[in-house]
Amino acid sequence: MKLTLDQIQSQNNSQSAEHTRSFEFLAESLDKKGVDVEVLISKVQDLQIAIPSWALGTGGTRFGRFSGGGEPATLIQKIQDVGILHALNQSSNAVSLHIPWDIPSDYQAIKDSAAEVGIRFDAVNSNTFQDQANQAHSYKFGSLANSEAAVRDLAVEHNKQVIEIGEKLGSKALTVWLADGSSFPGQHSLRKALENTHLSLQEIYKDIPEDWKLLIEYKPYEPNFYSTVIQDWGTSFLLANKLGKKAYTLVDLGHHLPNTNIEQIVTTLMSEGKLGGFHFNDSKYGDDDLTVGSVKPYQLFLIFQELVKGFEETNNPPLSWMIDASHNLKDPMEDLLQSVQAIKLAYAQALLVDSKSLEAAQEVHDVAGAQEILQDAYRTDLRPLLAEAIRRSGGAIDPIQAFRSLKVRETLIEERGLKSIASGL
Ligand code: LRH
Ligand code: MN
Ligand code: MN
Repeated sequence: MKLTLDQIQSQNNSQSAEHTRSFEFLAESLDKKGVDVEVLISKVQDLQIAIPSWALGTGGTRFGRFSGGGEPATLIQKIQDVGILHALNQSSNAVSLHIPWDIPSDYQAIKDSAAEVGIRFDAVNSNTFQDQANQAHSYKFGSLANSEAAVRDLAVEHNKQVIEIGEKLGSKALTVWLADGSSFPGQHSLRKALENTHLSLQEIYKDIPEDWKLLIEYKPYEPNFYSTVIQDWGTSFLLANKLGKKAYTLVDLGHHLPNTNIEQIVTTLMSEGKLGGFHFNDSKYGDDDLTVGSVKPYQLFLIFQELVKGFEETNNPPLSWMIDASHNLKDPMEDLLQSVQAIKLAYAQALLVDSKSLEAAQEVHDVAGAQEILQDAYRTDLRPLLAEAIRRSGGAIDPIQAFRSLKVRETLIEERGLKSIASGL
């Protein structure tokens, strides 16, 4: 299935009067505050968030999985789904592949189907947290950190193959997330596990092309419950620094212990020019992979506020933006549309912050005043501005409403059946 501009415009027509009224009202009040609405709109239009191939099917928990219908069963179908999302929101022009879940069999066909719907290939992800059929050595006790050289070599080789696949598709980054760690004190040497990881990453780094990034993800626990080798941003940052200028830290919002001040991590990494990208999601307890902005939207805004300042004040290179969520209860595509909107909203609100007044308040220790300035931006309802940005780019004023009215899921079920199975998590 492919959505046409005409289909989307016919949806917009029915909403256009109400949309114009609310947008004009907002634009006027922003204008009175001295905000350049056109600049705000074009910045929001430019923000593109990659969709992970594994988020297009229904996720599960360790207790069960309740699949929905019409899920993409092949890589081409996953790309088609991202194409549909992008047609609706004009903000998801890339897909992030996970190898070996998404090994292309016919590269030209894959590239053609992506080009047809205006999708490019974002970071490629390696997978050394699962054993594949007939694998020579097991990752049960770790991959890049394993005490056995043969296992480490296998994992290094896999990552090199993932780089090759990414090169053929036009990707510009490799994301490494390791499950390596231990579940019991004494199980392995904490020091050697880190050292092995560093040496293995050094081998992989040699194959990272000059115009690529190596993105190192961290996570405090799970699947191991005593120690994780790359447990936090400090460990990731340390490794990225040791490896060299192409290596960066990737922040997955769900990979922190409760109440961690993520915005402060973001600022520190940007000051050092070592923030490489994001995996957006939301969480209440752990790596819950919930819809972005569904639980802690204010935190998301504060993160974006640091990002916006970082773009202006540091030399940190442009970031890889990606969603990393899972959907057990909702239609995955609706969930992804919600997540992208939440990211854009937080970004737009952060752009709205009166940074000069905030700095002035900070200088004179006006604590209440500083909070007022931040919350004035956060509490401004910028949804009509997001809708206007999408409309001008050729997308749907209300992407979820259009998804439903255009009967996207029903059509996908007709095409693919009720029991199609997406590979991946
Ligand atoms: C595991 C994880 C991680 C990776 C993804 C593939 O925590 O969610 O964030 O990026 O799997
Ligand atoms: Mn992640
Ligand atoms: Mn995760």
